[in-house]
Amino acid sequence: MSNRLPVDRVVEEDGSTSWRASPGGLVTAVEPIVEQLGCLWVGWAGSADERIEPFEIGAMRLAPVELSSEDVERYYEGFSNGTLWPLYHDVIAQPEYHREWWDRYQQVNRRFAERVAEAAAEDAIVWVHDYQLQLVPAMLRELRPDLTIAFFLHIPFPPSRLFAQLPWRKRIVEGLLGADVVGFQQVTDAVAFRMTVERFTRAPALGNTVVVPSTPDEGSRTVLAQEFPISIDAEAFAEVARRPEVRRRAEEIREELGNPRTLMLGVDRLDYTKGIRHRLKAYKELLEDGEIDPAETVFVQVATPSRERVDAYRQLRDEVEVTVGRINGDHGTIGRAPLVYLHRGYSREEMVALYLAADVLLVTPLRDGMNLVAKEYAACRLDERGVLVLSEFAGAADELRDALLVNPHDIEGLKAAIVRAALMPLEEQRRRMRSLRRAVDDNDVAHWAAGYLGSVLAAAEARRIGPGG
Ligand code: GDG
Repeated sequence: MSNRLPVDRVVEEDGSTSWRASPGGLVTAVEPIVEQLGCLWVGWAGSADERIEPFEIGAMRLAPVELSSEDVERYYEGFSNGTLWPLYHDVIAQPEYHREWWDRYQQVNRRFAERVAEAAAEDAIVWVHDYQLQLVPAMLRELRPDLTIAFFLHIPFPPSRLFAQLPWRKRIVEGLLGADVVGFQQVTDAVAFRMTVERFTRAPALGNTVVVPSTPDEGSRTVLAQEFPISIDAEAFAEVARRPEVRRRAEEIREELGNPRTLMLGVDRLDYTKGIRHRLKAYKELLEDGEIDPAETVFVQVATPSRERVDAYRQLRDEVEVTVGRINGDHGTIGRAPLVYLHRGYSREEMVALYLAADVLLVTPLRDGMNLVAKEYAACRLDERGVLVLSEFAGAADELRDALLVNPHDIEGLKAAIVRAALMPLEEQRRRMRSLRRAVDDNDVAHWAAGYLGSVLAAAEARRIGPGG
């Protein structure tokens, strides 16, 4: 289960409806696994006040949970994206704490838990995804003690001193401890969680395991709280990258942009955690300083629309669009813009063509659980060309050591990395890209699933045998 189902409903011109993959990291990573396992996926279908009957796509059965417009406002835009998202991303934006948002978060989490409790077979494994549903594990355990419950957090877990701001911190921790396995992106997230557990509950952590003391209903039990860095289906991306029509499209993109010597690319949901403003500032200064020649360079920024009704996102969009206008106004000529800004979503094939067309990919989040875009770029570059500039604050930086690692707050450092990437000799590109591709191929999503789901199955087995068995 996840807040959103992996698909968006599209209403065609003739009034008929169809489903299209929804953008975002959770879907990219998890869908190939779920498709293979043939699970039931419980989540919101994306439109408020609408009751949609369960349906099937391939081997997946999808069970929509209904949300009212007030639920969307308070549980989703409010508590999930106005409180938890900024708090868990190092308070880059100011989190807001409102009791009515929290009340609704509890109510909606209960609705999700009840839905799954009704649908799950005896002794089933339930896999709960992400920050919108952190209370579900404990609620579900109470309703259905037979289930094995796994939770995965796709975003960072904050340091305990920041998490401490949350008025309902203890309740969230207890919610998560309802799971048998709690998975995180990075070691630092798992460590922060275990320290937080020790600080706000009576449960001690021993290595990766938290021991939850016995209650009147249940003996003591253990929760595995560990890092399982997520990844992509690298071969699926490579397969698209090999297609002749996608390669042709990559060439066509370069032609359409006037065959620049250097094509730089950014691909992000339009989110303030992704460091788009810092990236644009660096690019703007490089043009102003004359270190980048607008006659030879184009920067394409794909900014996929996201959370458009949340204030901080509206404000970000306005700021980004003013900066884009300023850069092109100051440095463009008739027929040539140094910055191409695209505020819309694209097909997987078009994304891969963009990756193939780009000499440099700029991934500069201020904080990011993992960042799959960085991994996708490496998986697609079978030609071993191209340079990845990667923020050290993305989880992916732990694995992609041969990227040009940057601190996006350090604008001078970021500028130097961009220039270095644009001028990097082919031999160095090859050496670095080979290493990045190996890192992604060796740790693809199948590897992640084997590790994570392996631990979940072990937990299920241990529950079956019972303590002392
Ligand atoms: C969260 C965490 C973590 C984007 N626009 C389009 C499109 N995308 C795809 C990308 C990529 C995914 O969406 C974005 O994934 P990221 O990992 O970069 O970022 P989040 O959405 O913030 O994901 C993140 C992730 O969960 C997984 O755990 O890595 O840290 O924040 O796959 O390619 N795909 C298509 N059209 C678009 O316009 N087809």
